[in-house]
Amino acid sequence: MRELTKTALITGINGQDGAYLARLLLSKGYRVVGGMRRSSTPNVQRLEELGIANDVTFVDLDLFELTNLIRCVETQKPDEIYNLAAQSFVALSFEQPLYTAEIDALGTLRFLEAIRHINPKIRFYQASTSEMFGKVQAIPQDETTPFYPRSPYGVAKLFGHWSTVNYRESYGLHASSGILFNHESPLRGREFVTRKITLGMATIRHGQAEVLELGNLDAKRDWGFAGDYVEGMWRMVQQERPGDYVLATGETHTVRNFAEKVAQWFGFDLAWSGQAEREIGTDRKSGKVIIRINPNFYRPAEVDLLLGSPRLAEEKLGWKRKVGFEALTEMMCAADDRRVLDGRVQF
Ligand code: GDR
Repeated sequence: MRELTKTALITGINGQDGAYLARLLLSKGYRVVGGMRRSSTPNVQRLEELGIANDVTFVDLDLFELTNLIRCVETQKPDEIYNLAAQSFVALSFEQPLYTAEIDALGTLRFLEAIRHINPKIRFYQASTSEMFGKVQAIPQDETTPFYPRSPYGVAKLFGHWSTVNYRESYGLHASSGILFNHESPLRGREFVTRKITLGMATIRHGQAEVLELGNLDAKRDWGFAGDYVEGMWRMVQQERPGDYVLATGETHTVRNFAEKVAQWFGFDLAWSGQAEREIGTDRKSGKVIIRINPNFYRPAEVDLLLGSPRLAEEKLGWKRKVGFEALTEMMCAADDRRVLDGRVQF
């Protein structure tokens, strides 16, 4: 009998995007295979939170190890591979540039080689990023904007992006690259600034912390909802022809603005004072300092402004983000408020 169910292999299944994408593909009837690095305590909490941890087939997968990728592709026989695994924290890439390049740059190339040799019909999605635009050469940024990465992470991801384009052009692989601007959710890791702020404000509100330390408040980001963005990934892979697409909201906000919205949601009346490293955010109601700058969170080179144009994705993929900035902020605040109240902050 002919196998009708498609199999998707998702690397980085335990991350934010892996969890949302797995839910989407399961709802479409896929068999979902989730790649995870081996660890003594497997982290499936995001999948548990979405109620799908038992519906995914897990495999040990390490992008460092080509033979491991080959065995995984040979045994699981995926129709589609979504390469979401990465060292994805920009700040850490300045401390671990070689590891970041191994996984984010060479890891992508290893997958492309595995596909080319085992089954060139497998469709491939590469998680590329607006960090490749870095010191932006145009506003807004779209698929034609020249790249200028500003971190080892951005440089490594650019290698992964061009490798994807190159294997498509050289070997005819159905390989697409999604240039995704920042996308957040209640499942975001707490090292990223949005979640750090929502969780930080929740812990202060409920008396479990005094103050939240941040870095550059004036960076601007185009923040969307991760649940919307995984839909765009899937649509790219379903196109007859592979390609590269920006997914973004077309709006930009400062970190400061995000912090203000969150503070307001938690009932603080935030007032800024002081300059640069001495800047503080005080709650007018209690007179307490709740935000302070810690220069350790500054980056050696910063990406000051990101603003994406999703026009091509809207026209060709029929993709449109549904959740806007306000709704995203509220969703994240409500989730962390509940988690802190329940004493269940698992990730
Ligand atoms: P980013 O996300 O680097 O844009 O990459 P992050 O949330 O880490 O930083 C956004 C901006 O906030 C500023 N910032 C701080 N950042 C962190 N993490 N912690 C702080 O305390 C802090 N204070 C200020 C940063 O300087 C920066 O300007 C994310 C990642 O998910 C990447 O993997 C992905 O490719 C891109 O988004 C699109």
